[in-house]
Parts: sequence; C-alpha cells; structure tokens
Amino acid sequence: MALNVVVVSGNVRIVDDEVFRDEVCTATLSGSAQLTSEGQPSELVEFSKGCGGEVRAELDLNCVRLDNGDVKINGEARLYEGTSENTGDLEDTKSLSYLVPKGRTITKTVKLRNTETFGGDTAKFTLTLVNIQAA
Ligand SMILES: [Ca+2]
Ligand SMILES: [Ca+2]
Ligand SMILES: [Ca+2]
Repeated sequence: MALNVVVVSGNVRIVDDEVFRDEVCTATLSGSAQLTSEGQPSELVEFSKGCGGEVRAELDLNCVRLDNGDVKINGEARLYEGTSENTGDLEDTKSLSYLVPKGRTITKTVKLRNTETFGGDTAKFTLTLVNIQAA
C-alpha cells in the first residue's frame, strides 16, 4: 500500500494598519497528513491568528494523493478587518492550488491586502510543503 506523508510548515506576518503606529504580529504554523489512498482529501492545516484588535488572518489547506504519488494541495487564505479580531468583515481572499511532486519540497508565498478606504492591513504567509513518499 502506498503511503505519503505531507507536511506544511511556515509563518505569517500580519500588519494592522494604524494612523500613528502599525501593529505587527507574527506566528508560526504547521500541520501534517498521512495519505494512504488516491482521491481521498485530508485536512492538512486549519490556522487562524488575530492581530492588533481588528485584524485576523486565516489559512485552510487540504491535500489529496494522486495515483502517481504526487500530492495536490487546495485551500484558501483570508484576511479580515473590522471592529474586533473576531470580525466577519472579509477584506481579501485567495484560492490556493499547489502540486507537490513525489519526494519534493516546494515553498510558496501568499499575500493578502485590505484595499478598502483607510485599509492598508496586510498578511503574508510563507509556506514550505513537503511530500514524503513513505512506502
Ligand atoms: Ca487598524
Ligand atoms: Ca489596532
Ligand atoms: Ca473592514
């Protein structure tokens, strides 16, 4: 039976834009999944981080093994800004789709930006994705 282990590690840098002094937050993230059969999606990571009292960045990734041992990673990154870090006011979102070949490592950057008037808040994810062929 084929077995792939998929590992994500990375970090996010969030900037809550302010008139006088921007608030900057950083955090690390990690996740992993074991994939034993083709076509069955598994959760890789579900991440959320608030910043500065008004901003929140989220990242969700799922992975699925293809029959040649490559792994497809799909997900979404989101940036919220509103009256609290729990706000539902979505300012930017990006759909993510990566292919990690068997036995390979890839690095990706995802940038989000609040483009509304008086926005300027940003989040930047840096992700390393590893597809280990374990058996
Ligand atoms: Ca702000
Ligand atoms: Ca703030
Ligand atoms: Ca807003």
